[in-house]
Amino acid sequence: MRIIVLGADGYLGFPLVLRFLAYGHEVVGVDNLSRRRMVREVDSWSAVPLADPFERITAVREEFPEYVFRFMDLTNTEEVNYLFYKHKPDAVVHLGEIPSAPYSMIDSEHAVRTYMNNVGGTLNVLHAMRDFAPDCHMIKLGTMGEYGTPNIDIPEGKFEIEYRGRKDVLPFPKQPGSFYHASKVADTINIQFANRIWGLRVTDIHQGVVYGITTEDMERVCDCVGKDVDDRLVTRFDFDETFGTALNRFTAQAVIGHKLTPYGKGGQTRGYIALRDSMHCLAITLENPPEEGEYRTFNQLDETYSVMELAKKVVDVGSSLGLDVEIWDHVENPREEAEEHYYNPDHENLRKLGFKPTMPIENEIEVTLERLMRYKKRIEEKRSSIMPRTKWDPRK
Ligand code: USQ
Repeated sequence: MRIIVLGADGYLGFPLVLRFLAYGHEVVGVDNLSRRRMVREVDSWSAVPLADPFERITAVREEFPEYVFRFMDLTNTEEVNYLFYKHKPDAVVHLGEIPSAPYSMIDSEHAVRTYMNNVGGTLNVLHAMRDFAPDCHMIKLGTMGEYGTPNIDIPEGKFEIEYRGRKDVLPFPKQPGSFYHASKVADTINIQFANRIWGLRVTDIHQGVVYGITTEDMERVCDCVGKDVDDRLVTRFDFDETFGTALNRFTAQAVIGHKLTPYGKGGQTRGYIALRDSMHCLAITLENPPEEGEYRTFNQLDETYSVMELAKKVVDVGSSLGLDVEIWDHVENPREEAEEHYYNPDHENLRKLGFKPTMPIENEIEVTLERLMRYKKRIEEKRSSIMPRTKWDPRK
């Protein structure tokens, strides 16, 4: 298959490119490298040192000479049109968005930047698909955070509702928890509309919080070149308050003896998925496309956990590795969110297509801690980026 991966320099995008190339697909990677700039902007860096973009592409091409990379901003309509005109992809995996809730809550400028990039970029991709690749399967990365934390079960996309004696099947209500999550809701609405009027074929992935440092593909490709780890072929690992996700932050904190930071009461419960399982799910989705003109939603997660449960797991696994890990008594929650709530999302669609989580979360935490120990000095150097500074309501 000919596949375009948007966001090919990112945490998920880079290993996904390796996965698709290893499976013999033709891959065009696209990125504007904005993640690297934004993490610098918040005065942090990836715990795992990243090769510069050119070096990284060269390393991929040593294994897969046919790999094509295009430096491109998805908000540039002409360039996106050209991309689809030139490559006429069978599938596009759209990971090319600003992924951070705190970044979108810094101020008006960052909220607007997140919206323009995410919503604008996706609109360009939808129009280019319509005009140059109408049969292309779009796999769009949305988020479980679009649904919020309602006091009822969460279906995969749609649910049946009865209201004043009449019934319908409607999109489940969205209650995003940040302007970032709201930009994903706007994407979903735009994609559903484009599907209705132009019949585009779409899988809207509502993914939970991703954690982990490696994937089978990274490990395999590194072995291929005869090294334990080829530093040019690893993905990034963020731990700062803005771009680090909860469990990744906890593991990085554990490695440098920083107390773990569940916010508030710690009962915030979300769906979590390992990076390696996210790769499996995206590959399964690619191999099982929707029907012509179909729009479908997959909730992509392994399990649900509260942040306090995760912190306790890191304490346990950390101590089995000889680390002395403690949990902060109380970190004031910078976000406006429920700290104790019901949470029960469906996640059967991918399982029906054969997805099984690879390993228990404790094993993935162990792998992550072991690898992160190599980068202890780098985490230590950016220790000041760990504690939360971005408040959802700065007036408080
Ligand atoms: N949290 C803590 N302590 C921390 C960091 C986070 O308690 O040190 C809490 C947050 O308050 C929140 C939960 O952990 O309740 C998850 O926060 P997160 O930063 O790990 O994840 P979130 O902001 O929701 O965003 C991340 C990714 C985003 C993706 C989303 C999936 O950055 O790209 O869309 O996870 S989901 O959460 O399902 O919406």
